[in-house]
Amino acid sequence: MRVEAYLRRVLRRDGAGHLTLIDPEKQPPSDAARIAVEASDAGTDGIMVGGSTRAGGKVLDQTVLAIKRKVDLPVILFPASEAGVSRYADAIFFMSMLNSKDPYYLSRAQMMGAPAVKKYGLEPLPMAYLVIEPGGTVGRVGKADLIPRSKPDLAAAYALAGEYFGMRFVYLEAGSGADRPVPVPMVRKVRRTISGVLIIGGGIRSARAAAERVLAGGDLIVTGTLVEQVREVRESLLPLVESIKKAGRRRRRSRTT
Ligand code: 1GP
Repeated sequence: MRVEAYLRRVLRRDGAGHLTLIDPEKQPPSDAARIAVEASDAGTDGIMVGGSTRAGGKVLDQTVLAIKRKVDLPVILFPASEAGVSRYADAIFFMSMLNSKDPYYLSRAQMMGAPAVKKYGLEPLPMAYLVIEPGGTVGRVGKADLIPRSKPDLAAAYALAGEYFGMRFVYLEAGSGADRPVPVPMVRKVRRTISGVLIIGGGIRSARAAAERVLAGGDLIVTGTLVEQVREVRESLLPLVESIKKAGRRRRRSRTT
């Protein structure tokens, strides 16, 4: 099954989902595979591989391969540049940082990476990538004109522009390790504005923070730092994934009644 169809099926079934982000630079491939196995045991719905630097090549390929050998979940690339393309993944978030001030992050990196995406037969998942305060490393590296936390309308307008460009995914990113995740009212406003798949990430570490963002309309919650910081990945992720699924079912019920 194609990855987008799979993700949409997860959303129809559970109302919401969880993706585990693994940065190939943070651990050897064998450890990345162990994290993916434990995340899979905890019920995560897919593995994203990428980081906010320009690394790629061998370590990226080996990380993707090691994960693919151990888990059945789709592996989706989350590239910071054209270097973040690996032939061994299933799909790629083909993303433009719509609030970057640098044309490289808007369309040049994509132009340089697109031929490889085609050559390797990767499934492109077109995504508007919006960096919200505090923004962290990705905000700095990507020269983001950060969306203030107090401006949900601005986030919604960017998200709508992305949807009008044909992007079926919108990612609200507070930055990896952010001290505050994307605000709940911003998630709600964007949800009311667009119909595509809404992904929320950056600074989400608790089951409660994840559930609040699902109830506000987030479809997929991404966590990365959490799995890097703990030894017991499965035990840490389990309550978070469960709370996402519970909130997803609750949201779906309230939509159908
Ligand atoms: C980063 O949104 C992701 O791109 C995940 O953030 O590392 O804070 O979970 P964390």
